[in-house]
Amino acid sequence: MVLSPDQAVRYDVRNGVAVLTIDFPPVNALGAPMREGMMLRLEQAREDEGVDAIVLVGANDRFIAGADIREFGKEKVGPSLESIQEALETSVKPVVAAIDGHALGGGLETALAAPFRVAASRAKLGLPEINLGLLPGGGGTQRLTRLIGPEGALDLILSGRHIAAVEALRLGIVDEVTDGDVTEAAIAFARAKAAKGGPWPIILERTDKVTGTDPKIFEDVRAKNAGKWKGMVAPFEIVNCIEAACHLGPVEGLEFERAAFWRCSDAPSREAQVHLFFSERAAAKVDGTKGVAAKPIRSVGIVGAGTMGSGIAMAIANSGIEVTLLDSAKGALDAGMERIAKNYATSVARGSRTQDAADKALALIETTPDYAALANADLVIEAVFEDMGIKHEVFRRLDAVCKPGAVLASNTSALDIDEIASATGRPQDVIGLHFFSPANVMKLLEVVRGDHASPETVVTAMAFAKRIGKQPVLAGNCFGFIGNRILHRYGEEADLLLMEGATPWQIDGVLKEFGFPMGIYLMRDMAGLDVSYRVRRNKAATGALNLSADTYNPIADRICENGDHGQKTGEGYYAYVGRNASPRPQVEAMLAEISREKGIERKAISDEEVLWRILAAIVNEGAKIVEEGIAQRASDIDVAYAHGYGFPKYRGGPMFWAAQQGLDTVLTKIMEYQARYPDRWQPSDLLADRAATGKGWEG
Ligand code: T1G
Repeated sequence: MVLSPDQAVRYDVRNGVAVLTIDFPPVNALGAPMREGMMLRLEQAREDEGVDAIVLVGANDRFIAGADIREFGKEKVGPSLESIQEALETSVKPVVAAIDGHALGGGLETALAAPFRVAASRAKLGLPEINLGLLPGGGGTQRLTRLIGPEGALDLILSGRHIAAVEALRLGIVDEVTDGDVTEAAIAFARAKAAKGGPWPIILERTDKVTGTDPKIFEDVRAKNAGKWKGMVAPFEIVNCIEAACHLGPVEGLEFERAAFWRCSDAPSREAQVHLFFSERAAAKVDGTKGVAAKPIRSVGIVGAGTMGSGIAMAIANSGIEVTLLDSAKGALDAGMERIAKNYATSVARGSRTQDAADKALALIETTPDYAALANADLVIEAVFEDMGIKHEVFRRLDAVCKPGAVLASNTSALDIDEIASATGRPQDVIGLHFFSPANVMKLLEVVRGDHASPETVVTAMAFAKRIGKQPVLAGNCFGFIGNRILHRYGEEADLLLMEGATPWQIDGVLKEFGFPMGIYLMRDMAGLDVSYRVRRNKAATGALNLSADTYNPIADRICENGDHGQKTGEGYYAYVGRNASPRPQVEAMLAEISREKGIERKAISDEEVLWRILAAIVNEGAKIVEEGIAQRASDIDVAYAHGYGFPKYRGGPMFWAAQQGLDTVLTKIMEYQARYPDRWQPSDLLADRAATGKGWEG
């Protein structure tokens, strides 16, 4: 439904105050009809003799969520945000922005152009444009810096975080916070200002917070983040704009910001990160379940108080949901609670959580050794050792104790969810909830759907994931689901490259240069080589892995059998002094030995080939996962890899990256590898089809 401007912004007068109500679903974004409506109503209020003041408020308990991201890359129509801001800053009548829900991006920038801001205590405010590969292009870098100073502006804009109203008040971003109705509070505030008379504050004219800024703060933040921001555009442009706000006048500052904004908008990273933004929202939707309601989850049981169980307990308690943490071993329960208390104390000490929030979350976690305590839980999550026998025992007990309709979830990272479900008489209620460690931090949550899971169980699990602030991706039931299956495949390719002549440090260097926070061999050392050693032994015992295959590289086994298990023993692929890793000549000698045994003549391999073979392996496996129906759509692979496996977000994810290279180019590379390694490389049918039709992944 296309709203007309006067529908997008309603007008009514209360006690001599014009209330402009923005009603532009779904999130009151600054779409063209809404911008036109704002200009129309501001003009109307200016002309209205019965009006002494103006209040801007959003319908549906939210202010403005920012520019309309769907308009990016399209020809701009309607009045600009700048013209609205100019009308606000030159208004003879005082204007108060009444902020509820969210004031984000252009939404907060609109509010900063108004002379005054009143926020509901539950409101969240932020300038999160960096998450889209952009910067606040509506004067946000100039106004916020002049309002709260450069250090605060750097923190808020570079982190892209949403802050609570009470923090906004402390910083001086809002003038008042109310627990009551924010519109009424804003009307009262506006009437008082009108009675007192102007002139009204204009943030752009302030200099008190920027005068005498030490230019070193900008050099320091650039130097501190040089590695993390490698290959990105927006973070550097943001620092430049905030620095400019400290020595340019308002007009030049806005001009500087506008040019910087377009440099970000024109960079490939903006398209990549906007792709991820919409893909994250698409990933939360389950095809074919329209009209299926999620069950309410008011209390959650967790079986297993180990590292994962306690991390999951924190993630859930942080969202205000009661948790009963069960472990049959008393010592394990005490250790689990100690770990949780310590994590909260650390986050409070770091300032990332208030003591009050930590106390409230901790108070929601009960412990018990007794399964009977889980009888009324709406959801129970098993987080015990990765052994099918132990999981069967847990699910048999849950089946006997839990109320009918309770969702029974396993946190397994790779075991067969149907086999787990078979231990119960209610497979329709069983689902996989694969958290990533540390579970209270990592965003990705793979929801694993077995053959018997009911649509209600799946929809409930997906909604629960969003509710606890996770990024859900629905996966079918196969070894490794989505993320680990792809990780396993590109790990094989990396191991093959090692046998041909590459080294772990060359491969890790190539992946880091591409934008991964760390390479696969550093990651393996961190996870512990003994863990993966056991998995390979189990797979070999079942015949799922042929340890004597020509293409199988035994390097990890041999390092492990030498007693070197990675970071935890001080040596693995690398030698460690603390966390500092250095290449091990012994590993290079072992690789030479293995190549000799395999009859492979080692040769230098270019970084470009290393990168292409690993990325093509990721993309090809991702395409197979989509064509097999394990993932609902290609963009789900992007979401999983950006949120769980370190794929650089500014590149949009592996499937997006492949589409940017051209799917025909990727297919050609894979055909080349297939010619060299026929048993290892078979191009995905989906990739071959999309490369031929040129229609992109969605066809
Ligand atoms: N533009 C267009 N559509 C948007 C949107 C936006 N800004 N924000 C959300 N949507 C859609 C979303 O795709 C989904 O659509 C529906 O709204 C509900 O979203 C000039 C240039 C506000 C915290 O980055 O963070 O301003 O799937 O599921 O969980 O400097 O949406 O239903 O079809 O996320 O309640 C800056 C982005 C923009 C905020 C609400 N603003 N949005 O969360 O709902 S750039 C942002 C959010 C900018 C200026 C610059 C969240 C939310 P569909 P949802 P939610």
